[in-house]
Amino acid sequence: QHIAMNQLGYRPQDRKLAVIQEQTGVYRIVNEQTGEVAWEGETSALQADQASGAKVSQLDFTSLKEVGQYRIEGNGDRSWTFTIDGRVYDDVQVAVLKAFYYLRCGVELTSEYAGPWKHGACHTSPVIVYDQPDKTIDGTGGWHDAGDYGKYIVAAGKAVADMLLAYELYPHAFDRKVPLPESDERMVDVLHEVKVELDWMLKMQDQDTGGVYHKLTTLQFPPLDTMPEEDTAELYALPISACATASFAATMAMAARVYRRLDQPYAERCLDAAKQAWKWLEANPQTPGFKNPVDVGTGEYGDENDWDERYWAAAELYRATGEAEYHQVLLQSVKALGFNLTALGWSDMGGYGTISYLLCEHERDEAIVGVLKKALSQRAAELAQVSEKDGYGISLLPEDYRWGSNMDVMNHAMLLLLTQHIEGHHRYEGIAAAHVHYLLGMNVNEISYISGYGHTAMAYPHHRPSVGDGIEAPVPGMVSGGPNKNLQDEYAAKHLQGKAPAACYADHEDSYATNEVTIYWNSPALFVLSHFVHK
Ligand code: G3I
Ligand code: 9MR
Ligand code: ZN
Repeated sequence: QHIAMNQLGYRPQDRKLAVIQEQTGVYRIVNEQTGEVAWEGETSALQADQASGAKVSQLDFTSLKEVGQYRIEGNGDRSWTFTIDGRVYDDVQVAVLKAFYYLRCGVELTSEYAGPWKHGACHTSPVIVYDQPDKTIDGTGGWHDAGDYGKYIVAAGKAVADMLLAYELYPHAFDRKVPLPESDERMVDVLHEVKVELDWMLKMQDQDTGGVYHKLTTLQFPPLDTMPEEDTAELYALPISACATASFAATMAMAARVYRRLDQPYAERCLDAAKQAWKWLEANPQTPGFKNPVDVGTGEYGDENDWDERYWAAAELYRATGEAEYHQVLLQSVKALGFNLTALGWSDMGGYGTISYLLCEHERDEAIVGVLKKALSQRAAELAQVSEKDGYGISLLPEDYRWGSNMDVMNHAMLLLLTQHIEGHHRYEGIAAAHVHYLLGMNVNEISYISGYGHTAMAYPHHRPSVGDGIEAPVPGMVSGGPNKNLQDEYAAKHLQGKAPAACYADHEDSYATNEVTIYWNSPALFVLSHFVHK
């Protein structure tokens, strides 16, 4: 097939696109049950698409709204079978949440909840504090970051923020149980799952200073087929960093607000931890970014600029407490403007501070509100403009296809959805939908980037349990990093030379720079899919 489409299908009310390579003309959409032609229409003109290197046309069949099973036919070609139904994304949304359960560390995953992807408890040994080797801490729990078994605070901060925002904006999307071992009637599953990570994060705070260890890992990555419980090398807590401490403060303050109505004592604990972290930040106004010591080879998550994390922390602490001290720092940092106000990546967290202030219930500085609203609406307009020109309808420029580009795809959709929420309209609905279509198959590789979901779903992630467990199918519900034009692993360098940016992708377990998975690539996808589930 050369009809790239959302392989799960479309909701009746959404914008519906398919992208066709090298062809234009009339296409028919046939109802699979009746054999009747349910829709007929023409593609757009052929367009040379820079990002994918392909000549493409778009088929826009938004007007077909009747629930059913269909296929697209034309020019002697025929598409996969697809569904139009209000609930097409309900299962994948739950799966993308369930993926966090599969990434849990320190506990056994039993067959009752993990099915064939069960495994033993892992990483339970005492953790050596790297710069105080006589000291150990308990670092059990939380989620493995990715295809490796490290646990990193700045990565955790982004993942938790996305998940809590998803819950706050779309509470109805979490009515269905995953289920999880903790499932109950008191709290929805997403909050149970996030608590797993928060509990671990709390253990990463130094009780004496309030500073937060940057990460918890072995010194080097284990071989790719190592199961979690076989990864028994010594564990280390790497030195406290400002980015980790600020990201922690923000996350804990956010958690305090969200859990307050459901679990008051827990919310208080989170708020205390946030305030302790804030004290450390105040005592350490200027600190260098984290760097791996020479004997450490695991993920660095280096970030020289901690302004954005501090801004986010101030915003969340102000929103949680209404206290003037945090408000002052927030206002000063917007005025100083040493960072991006709308970014949502693990290293640029300014967007979360902006959203927090724009949704803040306490007294606000109207001039600063204006500045932030303008920044957000300009960025959204920019993304919309790029999407309208892109052959596949998304907001990535050719240079944006870098490590973890699927995070940017979902971050952009998230930003568009948050912007329309804050501005009170639905103008970006169709563009956000196109981003979902891209993730689920409407891309030049004609692959669904979510394991287990779609006719040609990503199946060979750089993910140690999926490689080592002897089960053919990968752990389901995981979002692949996606195309990366910088060819930053040996497999990519060998097999993807000369390809266009969006085509620099390999569904191969060795390609960690295009096909790994992480918590913070799943989390923005969870946010976006939560917008598109059945209401
Ligand atoms: O954005 C720049 C671009 O402007 C520049 O032209 C290009 C040139 O190389 O680099 C781009 O930056 C890239 C950056 O990701 C984008 O976010 C860097 O090259 C690239 O090395 C960097 O990759 C990071 C990778 O770790 C290597 O450090 C990924 O963001 C990050 O998600 C990834 O995280 C890893 C952890 O370290 C370990 N656990 C798994 C996890 C996922 O792969
Ligand atoms: O498996 C590692 C993955 O989780 C990281 O994202 C990636 C980049 O830091 O590194 C992977 O480990 C590879 C290492 O960097 C180089 N040798 C091969 C390793 C994969 O088995
Ligand atoms: Zn583990």
